Amino acid sequence: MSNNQSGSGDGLEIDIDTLIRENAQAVADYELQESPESQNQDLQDRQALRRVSGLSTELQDVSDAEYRQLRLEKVVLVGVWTEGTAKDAENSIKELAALAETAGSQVMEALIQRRDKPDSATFIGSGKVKEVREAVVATGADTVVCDGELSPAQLRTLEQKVKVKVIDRTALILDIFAQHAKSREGKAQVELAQMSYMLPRLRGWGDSLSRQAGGIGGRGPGETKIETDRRRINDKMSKLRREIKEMKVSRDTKRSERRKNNIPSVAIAGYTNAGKSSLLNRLTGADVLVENALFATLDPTVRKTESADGRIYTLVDTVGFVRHLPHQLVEAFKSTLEEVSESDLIVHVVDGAHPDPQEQLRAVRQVISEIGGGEIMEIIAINKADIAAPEVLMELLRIESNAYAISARTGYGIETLVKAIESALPKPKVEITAIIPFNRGDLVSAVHETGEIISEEYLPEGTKLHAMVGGALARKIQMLEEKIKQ
Ligand SMILES: Nc1nc2c(ncn2[C@@H]2O[C@H](COP(=O)(O)OP(=O)(O)OP(=O)(O)O)[C@@H](O)[C@H]2O)c(=O)[nH]1
Ligand SMILES: [Mg+2]
Repeated sequence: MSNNQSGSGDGLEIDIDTLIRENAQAVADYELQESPESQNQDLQDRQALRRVSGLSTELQDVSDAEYRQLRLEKVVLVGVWTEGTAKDAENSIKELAALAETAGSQVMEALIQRRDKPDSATFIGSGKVKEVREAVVATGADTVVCDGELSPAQLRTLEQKVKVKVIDRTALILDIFAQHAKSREGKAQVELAQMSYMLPRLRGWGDSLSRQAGGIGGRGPGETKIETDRRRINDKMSKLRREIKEMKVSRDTKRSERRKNNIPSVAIAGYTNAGKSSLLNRLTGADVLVENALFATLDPTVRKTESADGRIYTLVDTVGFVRHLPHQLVEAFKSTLEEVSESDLIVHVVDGAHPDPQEQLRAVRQVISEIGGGEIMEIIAINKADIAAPEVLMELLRIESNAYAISARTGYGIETLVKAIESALPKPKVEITAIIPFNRGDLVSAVHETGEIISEEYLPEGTKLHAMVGGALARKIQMLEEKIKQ
């Protein structure tokens, strides 16, 4: 496959005709060679488990807390459009629909209201509440999903008026995470996030929780049911935090070993469903679950790979981001997200076929800087070039200074992206301790310029350096030492 396409990073302008031609060729090659059907076992398992009825957001250990078991089957979506264009509002509700579908529900109808700000009592205005109720009756919906984070009082009031369950976007995202969590660590992280979402909302969950306790065992005198629940949730949260910390140890150990051995790490980050897992699979032949669903990946997968000049580095695929990613999740997934915030390089995958890729870029960068990765070098991989509009790709290539159009599916642009990744890898450093004779001041200054000095001492026979330096310089110094010994 010819891959002359250049990112805008190296100053070579790519022209749209080349982009279209090479892309079309890649699509044709792909269709000839590969079956698009995924054979991935995880995906088959997940599809087999697709719930038919009812959802799984249950907290058995604190069943008293009555965390409402979500049962989203037929849903009506409700959005309040406060700022931005009509297109933005539409994209936002479309994303909510994709979230709802990923959670296993069927979207019956979507309503958007233009308002300066959400209504303090019912989120949407009273006229719209009536309309929502009508839509619920007409479609037989059992749940209303609001596009935002609602206060417990808003949820309750709205629920009384539309007469079916009302949940917000945060609860929906938490539910998807709960369904997709696979590893022990992932499950614990999701549970922690759910509890921290639930804690301030306890009062909202019906009268049974706020009534005075009747002196049932375990509860102190005068302690209300809600206080007991709160205490139990807090206890459970501390336990989960401890567990997550313990589980994190093995990953931390692996990471620090890699660091010690100077193995650079590249994080594949980006908006959910952008194609991060597909890219990891394409780059390393990993068999990570790829699914047209939001938050398909929760657990990080690390794969070792090798650059053309023989340097080992790791690639890690991790959880996707979304606009207004619930802070409870960011907090609970802190250890997982360290795979991104502690990497040497971020390959930021964006879906070129999404209606608003620039908004995706913004949202992802916001999360990256929130988790402390804002300073890490970033390469943009504009994915799905096989189905994206060439004009959109060109526009992104023009705006972003270090961007490459690729298709993880067809392989288009991958070679160029790999070259960009390899040339951006931090130069490997080797630890040296050596005495450099005074007549080789050039080597001492090279160590100062390109390496990191750990200690420096002037001895009668020369400068004793303990430092981290690049491989080539280390070899030079080693050869010099051998010569002196002879
Ligand atoms: N047409 C096209 N589809 C792609 C491409 N790359 C990925 N996809 C599809 O996009 C969907 C999401 O791909 P994933 O690799 O699971 O995306 P992800 O970023 O890992 O998503 P999450 O783990 O859910 O955050 C799947 O249906 C893929 O088949 C591409 O280059 N072209
Ligand atoms: Mg994924």
